[in-house]
Amino acid sequence: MCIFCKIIEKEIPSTILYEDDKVIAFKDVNPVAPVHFLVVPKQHIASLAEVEDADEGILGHILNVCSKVAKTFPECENGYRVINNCGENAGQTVHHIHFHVIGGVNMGEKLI
Ligand code: DGP
Repeated sequence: MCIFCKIIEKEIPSTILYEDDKVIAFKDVNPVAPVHFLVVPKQHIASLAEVEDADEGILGHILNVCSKVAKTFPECENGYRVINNCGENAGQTVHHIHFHVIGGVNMGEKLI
C-alpha cells in the first residue's frame, strides 16, 4: 500500500483538515510555506498522467476542496498556489496523485 493510501486508512497519522467519502486533505509533513496542505483522492491514481475520462468528476471535486480548505486559512486571503507534480521531471515523489495548496507567502510572479 502506498504512503498516501496508508494515511487514508489512518495507518499513518496526519493532520487532517478535511475528509469526505472521495478525498482527504492533510498538512504536508515538509511545509514550504506557512500554509501547505495536500488534497488527495481516496481512489489510488498514480499521477495526473494516469487519469482517465471517468476521473473528471474527482478532479473537479479535488479543486473544489482545495478552494474550500484554503478559505479556512486567513493566510490564504490574498491568494495561494495549487500545484500538481506529475512524474519524474516534475519531482513527483509520492506516486498517488495529490495537489499541493501553498499560501501565506507572496510568491510573486515566479513559476516555482
Ligand atoms: P511530491 O510527490 O513531490 O508532489 O510531494 C509529496 C509531498 O508529500 C511532499 O511535499 C511531502 C509529503 N509527504 C510525504 N510523505 C508524507 C507523510 O507521511 N505525511 C505527510 N503529511 N506528508 C507527506
